[in-house]
Amino acid sequence: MKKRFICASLLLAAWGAVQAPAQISLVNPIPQQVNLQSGDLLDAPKAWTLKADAARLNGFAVKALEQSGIATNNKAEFCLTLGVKGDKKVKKYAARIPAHAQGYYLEITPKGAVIAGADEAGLFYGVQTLLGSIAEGKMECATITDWPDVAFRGTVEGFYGTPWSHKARLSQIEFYGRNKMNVYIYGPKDDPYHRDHWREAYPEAEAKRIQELNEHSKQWGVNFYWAIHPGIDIKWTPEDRDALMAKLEKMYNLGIRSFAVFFDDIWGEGTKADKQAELLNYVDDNFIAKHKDVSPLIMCPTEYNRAWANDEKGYLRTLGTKMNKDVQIMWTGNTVVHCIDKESMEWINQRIDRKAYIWWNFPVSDFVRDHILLGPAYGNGLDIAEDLSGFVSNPMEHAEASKISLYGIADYCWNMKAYDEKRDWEKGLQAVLPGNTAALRTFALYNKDLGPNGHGFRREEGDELKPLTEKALAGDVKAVAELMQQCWALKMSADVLLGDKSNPELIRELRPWLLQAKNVAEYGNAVCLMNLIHRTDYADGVITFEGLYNQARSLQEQMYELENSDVRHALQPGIKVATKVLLPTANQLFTKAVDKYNQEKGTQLSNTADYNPYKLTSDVTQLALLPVTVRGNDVNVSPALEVINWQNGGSLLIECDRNITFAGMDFNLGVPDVAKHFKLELYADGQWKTVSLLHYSADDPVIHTGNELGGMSASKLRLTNVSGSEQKVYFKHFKFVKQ
Ligand code: LOG
Repeated sequence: MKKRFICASLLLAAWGAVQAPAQISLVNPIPQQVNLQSGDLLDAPKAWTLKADAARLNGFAVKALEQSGIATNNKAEFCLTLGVKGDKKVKKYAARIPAHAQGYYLEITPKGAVIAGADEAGLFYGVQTLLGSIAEGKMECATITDWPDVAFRGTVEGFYGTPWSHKARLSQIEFYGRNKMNVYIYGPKDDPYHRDHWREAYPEAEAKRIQELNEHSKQWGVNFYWAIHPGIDIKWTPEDRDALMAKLEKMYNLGIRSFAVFFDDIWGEGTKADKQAELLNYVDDNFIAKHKDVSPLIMCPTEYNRAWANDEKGYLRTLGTKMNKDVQIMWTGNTVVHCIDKESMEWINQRIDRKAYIWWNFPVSDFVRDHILLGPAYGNGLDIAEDLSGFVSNPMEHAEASKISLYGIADYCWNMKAYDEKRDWEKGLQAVLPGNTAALRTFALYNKDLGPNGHGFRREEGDELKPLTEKALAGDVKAVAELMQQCWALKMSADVLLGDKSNPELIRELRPWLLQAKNVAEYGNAVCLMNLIHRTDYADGVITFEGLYNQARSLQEQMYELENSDVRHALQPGIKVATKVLLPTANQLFTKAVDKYNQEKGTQLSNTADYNPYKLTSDVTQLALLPVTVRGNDVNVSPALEVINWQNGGSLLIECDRNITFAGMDFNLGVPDVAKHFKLELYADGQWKTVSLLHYSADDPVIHTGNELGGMSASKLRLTNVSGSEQKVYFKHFKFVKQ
């Protein structure tokens, strides 16, 4: 039999060009070394005889086989031999097992297969590779030697907003196991027992669910980390230290064996590096070390990115020198949301005197909740495997939709050099919605970028359209017609997905954006036709320029109305689709067509495309890009998530497109007794008028307005820090109510 040696990257190329017959290319992540045996594709076995040492049969790797639907019986001709290093049944293969933890050797021949793992995890991954490669009912003979580049790979459920449901978590954990991720860090900011009420024990029902997640994780080879976030109000006292230990012990008693302590997004007492190090050393020595069967402790520092690191004060160096070396330290990169490269890894590792554990803030969307991020995972260095101790992604609150990029992240962490974001994006779409991949792909093309945001993190979106949009804007009629087809494709895909029954949870998550995509696509169509009619004058009296103009105007308003409707998920400020290329192009085409028409016909149709009655501006950088959102008579500024450094004199201004009459207003800066530091003014009758601010009680962070506000009519409002110094606050909510 002729042997073909295929290194991983060639195999990848093969995936794009000749999809069949490389069954191995169905596998995620891409294995490190593959030897394909040339020969016909065989039918995958429907049953197999299992050969393994007795001790192995109860492990989770063999359990995974039972889930596969392939029968195990002693009469089957196909023989599956498996074990881990040291097992009798795989003794013959010992030399071929890679010397990497979690690695495995897999051999597939017409008569049977052998999986020999470096350890139980490696065996499990070998099983996943075998199952993945025969998923389409065909089998390809090969030998595979495989191991992960990064020892700890997975996700941190670490976002603000609605935590994942229990069902979503179960599904995530299975997805991680199938794609060879081994870490799930449970740390949703809005679980009260994780953060705000960290000292309190979980009520029974919640404790049970966590226990179930932990058991499920074991089954899928995932380490379930439970994270606690005590920094908001911790006192460095023996009482609080004991409260933390007691909570961890409670979680241990539920079965949890992996723990993390987070100190992100806090200020004040809790941020002290020496105190954090002292506490974590105590936990490490008296809890982690004592229990023997728990994973190394993970901590998220307060200065978790370079932009926030104050080298002179030496927070990171203090952690580096004082904190036990086996405590892993998380890091988001050069800023809160940033891709990771070699140089930035060297910078942090030097300071913390260990390899940073990457917390990658993608595809998390809690700071751009009006967008959904369905694009590929890209931008991280392919040469940093040796520089990090772990890599976890912080996903969106939309768990199913996050799987598209998580698929790629799993691959990236396993085999960096072979990573190809485009290939993985296609495969990820397929994995999430096999029945309607084409529709999901088209829709996802318009839901990749985050829009302008405080973290300055942007993603490619619509590059493939640019040659067309440039020509269309230059007046090329053919290009305009082609652009119309793209709009049709988007509308068709959105409708197809709205009718999809195969993944209802995904469609529930996507729904606001699917409905908006239809508006955008129809708007695009109308605008394209406005340009075509205008140029070729083929109106037959039914579809007129003015008719299309009215349609486009109406759709602009419909988009705005939908953005502010109950179709949105909780806390979602708006619904943005195709904002990078398609929608801006449609807006420009609209203005162009209207200008031309006005010029020719002497009409005065309005050419403004953006419909937005509230405009926010601010010289406080972290507030400048917050969306203003409307629900009924309530107008809200979306909350900001991290600590806001509000400089003296800095203000937040909201301008309305008309005078509105105020019924009330309140806002929450997360700190009691700060009302005195701020001045609120309303602009009415050509001048600014001050409105008094107060707290209802001394410990209440909510700021209310004095009675004079009710019934006042104004077109602008402004909130200014007049304290004479910088104020550190949160921006939890900011609302006014119209009459
Ligand atoms: C939070 C995180 C949040 C993310 C993106 C870290 C370590 N902490 O600014 O909970 O999901 O940024 O908004 C963060 O990233 N704070």
